[in-house]
Amino acid sequence: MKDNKKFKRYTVTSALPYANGPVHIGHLAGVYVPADIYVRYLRLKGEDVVFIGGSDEHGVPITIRAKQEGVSPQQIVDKYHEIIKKSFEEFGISFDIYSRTSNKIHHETASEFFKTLYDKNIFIEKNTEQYYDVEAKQFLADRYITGTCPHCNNESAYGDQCEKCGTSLNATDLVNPKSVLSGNKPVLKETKHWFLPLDKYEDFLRKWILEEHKEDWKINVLGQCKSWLDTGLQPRAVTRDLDWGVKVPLKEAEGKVLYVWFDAPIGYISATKEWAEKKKTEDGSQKTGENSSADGWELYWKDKDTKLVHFIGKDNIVFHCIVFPTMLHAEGTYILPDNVPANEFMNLEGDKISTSRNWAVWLHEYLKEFPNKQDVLRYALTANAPDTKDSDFTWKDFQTRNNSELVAILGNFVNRVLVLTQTFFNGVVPEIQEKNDYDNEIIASINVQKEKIEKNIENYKLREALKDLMDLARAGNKYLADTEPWKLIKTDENRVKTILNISLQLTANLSALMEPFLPFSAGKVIKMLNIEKVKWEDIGKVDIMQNGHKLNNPELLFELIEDDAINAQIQKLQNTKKMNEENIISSQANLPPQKADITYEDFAKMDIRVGTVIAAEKVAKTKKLLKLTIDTGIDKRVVVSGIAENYEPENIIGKQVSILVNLQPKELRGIMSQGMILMAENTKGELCFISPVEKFDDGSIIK
Ligand code: B3M
Ligand code: ZN
Repeated sequence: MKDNKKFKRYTVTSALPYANGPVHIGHLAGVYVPADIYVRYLRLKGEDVVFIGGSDEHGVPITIRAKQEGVSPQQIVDKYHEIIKKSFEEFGISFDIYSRTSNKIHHETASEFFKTLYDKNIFIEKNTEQYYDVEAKQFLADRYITGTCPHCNNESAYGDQCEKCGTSLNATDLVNPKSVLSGNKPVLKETKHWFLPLDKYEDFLRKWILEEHKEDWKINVLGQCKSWLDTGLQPRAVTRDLDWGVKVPLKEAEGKVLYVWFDAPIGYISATKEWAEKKKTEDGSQKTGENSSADGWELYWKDKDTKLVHFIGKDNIVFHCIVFPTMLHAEGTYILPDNVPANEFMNLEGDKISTSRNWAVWLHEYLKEFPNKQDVLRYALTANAPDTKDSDFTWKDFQTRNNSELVAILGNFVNRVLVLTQTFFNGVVPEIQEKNDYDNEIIASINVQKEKIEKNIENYKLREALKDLMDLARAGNKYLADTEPWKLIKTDENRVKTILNISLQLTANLSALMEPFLPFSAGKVIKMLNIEKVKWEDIGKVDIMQNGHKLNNPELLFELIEDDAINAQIQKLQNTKKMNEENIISSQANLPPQKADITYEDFAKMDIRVGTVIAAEKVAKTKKLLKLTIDTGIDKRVVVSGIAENYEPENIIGKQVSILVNLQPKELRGIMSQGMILMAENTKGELCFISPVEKFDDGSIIK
C-alpha cells in the first residue's frame, strides 16, 4: 500500500470502448465520469496528469457488427469511433487524447511489445485444437463461439469470457459450443498459437495484489482477483486465427493476429506516445516533469514516481489486474497500475442495459432530448454510481436528483446569493462588517468539506465526494434561511453586507469544488461571478470576491424538469419493451436479428424484375447448382442458382420468379451467371421462390 507516497505524475486510463456501437449511460457511469472527475481534480491541484482514452477497434465484436451491417470492419470502426468521440466531448470527458487502435503507431507498439516478449522466450508455442466452423471455413475465436459457462451455467457465455460470472474462458471450456456464424456445432482443428503462461506468474500476482494492495484496492476488485488466483491460472493464447487485428509479427504466423485483449491495453501506451508526439509539435517542447527524457511518453509508463490508474467496468477486471500486469511485468521496463478502481454495472429501470435489446439511454439521444443538460446526467450518474454494487438508473430518480437536489439545493443557493446581491447592492460585492460565530462556522466548513472531498476522490469514492459538495451547498442554503437577509435588509443593512459577502465567497469556493463533477455549471457560476477560475489551493479563502467587484447578471443555474419530459422517456422505454416482447417470438424461432437500417436510396440501387424460367438443367459435378435460362422481359439470360437440392429442373419450367438483374455478372463453374434469383430461406435452410401470386408480366419492376 502506497498511501503516503507522493507521486510526481499521473497516467490515468479509461477502458477503450469497442467501436461497434454508440455509448450509453452505463459506460458513462461506470468508467468515464469517474475517471473524468478524478482527472479534473488532479489538474485543479496542479498535478502533472495525462488522461488517456480511445476506441478499441479490433476483436470479434467489430467483425460481427460488420457482418450484421453488411459492411467492412474498417467502415464500422470509422463510423462508431467518430460517434463515440463526439459523445465524450459533448459530456465534457476531458481526455488529453482520444485515440484508436487502428492507428499505425498502435500496430507498431503492439507488435513490438509482442516481439519483445517473444525474444525473451516468455511465450509457450503450442499446436492446439481450436474450434472451427466447417461451413464458414473459419476458426471460431472469442465471440464467434457461444456455449454454456462451466462455472455458472450461463447459456450464452463467449469463447473468451462469461459475462455473467466474469470468468475468463478458453473456447474449449464451453459446454455445448455453437458457432455464431452458422449456428452449427463446431469441429476441432489443429492450429499453432502463442500462450502467455499466467500460471508461472501466480506468486508475483499474489504478492502484488493480495499483499501489497490489500488495503487500497476496492473489495470487489480484490475479491475477483483472489477467486481467479485460487481457481488456478492457465496459460492464455494471445494470438488468433482471424484476419482483423494486429498481425502477429512472426514469419511462421501468417494469417494470425494478436488477441484483442493482448493489443487493446497496449493501446493506452500507444495513445500516450501519440499524445507526447503531438505535444512536442504543439508547444515545441513536451509536457514532462523533471528528468525529462527525449521520449516524454516513457516517463508516464516507466518512471516509478508515476501513478498509473485504470478506470474500468467489472467485466474488464481480469484483463487489467491479471493479464496486462503480467505482460508489463514480463516485459520488464514498465510500471504496474497503482490502482484499478473498477465499478459494478448500472441497470436501467430494473433491467440490464443491453445494446441488442436497445435497452439503454444513448448519449447522443439524451442530448437531443435534454439539450445542455450534460451536468444533470453527470450528477445523477455519480449520485447513484455503481461503485460498490450494481445500481439502477430510473427516470424518476433522475428527475428527483435534478429538481430536489441540483435545483433546490445548489442552484437555489447560488441563485439566491446572486439575486440578493443584485437587488440590494446593485450586483456589487459588499464589504464584510463584523463576523459572528455562525459566520465563522460557515467559513470553516469550506475547508472541512474540501478535505473530505479530497480524501474521498483520492480513494475513488466519488459518490461520497459529491455528497460532501452538496452538503456544503446545503449549509449555504441553511445559512441564508437562518439569517434571512431579505428581512434584515430593512433593519440592519450592515449585517446583510456580511451575510452576502460570506455567501459570495462560499459561491466562489463552490465553483472550484464543483468543477470535477459539474464542469459546465462550474463555468456558468464563474461567468456570473465575473471572476477567473478559482485555484484549488485557494479554496477556503474568503477574499476571492473582492469588495466592490461587479457581478454579471444572474441566470438560473439549473431548471426544473417537468413530468412530461420524464413520462416521454418512460414511454419510450415501454415501447422498446413491447417491441422486444414481440421480437421474442421470432428469436425463439432462431431467426437472425433484423439487419441495420438502410436508406431508400440503398434499396433503389437494386433492379429486381419478374421473370419466367424457360429452361433449367443441373450443372455437372455439383450438388447444389442449377443453370436456369430466364425470360426477364428485357432479355433472355442465364443465371446459375444454388437451388438444386430444393427444386428438380423439370418441375420449374414456366415458373415465375423474382430476379435481381443488375448484379455484376460472375463466372460460376465455367458458366457466366447474369443475375440472381431471389429466394426465401427458412431456419431449416430450405429455399423457396418468391413469385407473383398470380401470373404477371415478365419485366415488371419489383419495388
Ligand atoms: N473494449 C471491452 C469493453 O468495452 C474492451 C475494453 C478494452 S480496455 C483496454 O468492455
Ligand atoms: Zn459464467
